[in-house]
Amino acid sequence: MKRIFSFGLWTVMHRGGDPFGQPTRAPLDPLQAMSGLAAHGAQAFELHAEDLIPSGSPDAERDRLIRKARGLMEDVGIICVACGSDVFSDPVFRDGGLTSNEARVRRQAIARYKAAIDVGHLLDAPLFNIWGGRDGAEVDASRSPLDALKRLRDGFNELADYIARQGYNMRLSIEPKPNEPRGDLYLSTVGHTLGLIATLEQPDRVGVVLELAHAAMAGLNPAYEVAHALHAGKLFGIHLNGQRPLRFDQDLRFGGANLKDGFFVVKLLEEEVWPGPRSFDARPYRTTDGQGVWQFVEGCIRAYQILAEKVQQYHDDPEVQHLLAEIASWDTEEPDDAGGASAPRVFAYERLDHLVFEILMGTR
Ligand code: XLS
Ligand code: MG
Repeated sequence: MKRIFSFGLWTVMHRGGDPFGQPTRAPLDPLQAMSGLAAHGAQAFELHAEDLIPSGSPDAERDRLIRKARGLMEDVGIICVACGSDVFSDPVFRDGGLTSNEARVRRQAIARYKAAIDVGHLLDAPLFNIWGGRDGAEVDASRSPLDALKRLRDGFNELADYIARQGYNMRLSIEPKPNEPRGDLYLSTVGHTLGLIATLEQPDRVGVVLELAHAAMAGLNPAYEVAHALHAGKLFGIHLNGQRPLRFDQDLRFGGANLKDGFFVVKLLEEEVWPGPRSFDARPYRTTDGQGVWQFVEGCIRAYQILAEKVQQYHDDPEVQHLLAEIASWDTEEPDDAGGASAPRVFAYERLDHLVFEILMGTR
């Protein structure tokens, strides 16, 4: 299987600003982002429609920008694998997009998403991914979380219905996150999101995008989150990055933190031959300059390739094979030995875990 590597356009367009500091890098326009990504090993990108088309642009301007983008995509050989919408930065959405207490604002959020779905369709994106960054609260007295869930359900129903009616060849996904920018977000984890999806009118059309950092922010094991999505047949996308657990959203380069978590996520994706794009949603460090952004891109891709090689090495290692075969042999109802007086089981997990460490360190 040929792996497709993808990046959010917003990752390389990010200028290094943070809540405490101004940008440190010159702006990069979306077309430069696409051609730079293609030149540095990516075959695909994701975007928010607004990364390419400023919100409120007239139709003629939208069409002109899409024509330009499509021409460039053709020239440099890059495809669009997912589109979304920025329903978080405009102050109008400060109390929420789909969950705002103002019905008028909820309509605006829906209209934004529909317009972005059209953009995704025009770029041949097979997925529309919703990360509702403002769909949460700091003041729990302001809204019942149950009302918020009903509004999310209604909103996702309307958007899935829109995609179906338009006849677009596109699936819908929801990207959970526990917090940030809101104090708490209503769709916090894969489990919460799968629960909501099951209540939708067309659940088959809707899945999840799991981001490693978001799982780590919730203190969860990202591989288990991926497993839940896979088990439900709902892993529509993945956002790979690095993150120290239980902190603010760090969006570190893939490989920049939590090596072992990264390894076990890659292991799962490779073992399951998951066909989706390996998409990176991280940010170059604030200290990175314009050139360094492309080292960041190559670093993310290389980290995935190295971890995939490590997964292969793990499976090829005779001692690992022996230990795994032994574990598999326990999966029987038969008594342990003829006499029935079973010797205490010896679990060689210490050794197995150390072998993973040695493989990852390159000492084996
Ligand atoms: C933010 C999200 C965001 C989505 C795209 O934390 O990861 O970048 O992936 O809207
Ligand atoms: Mg993401």
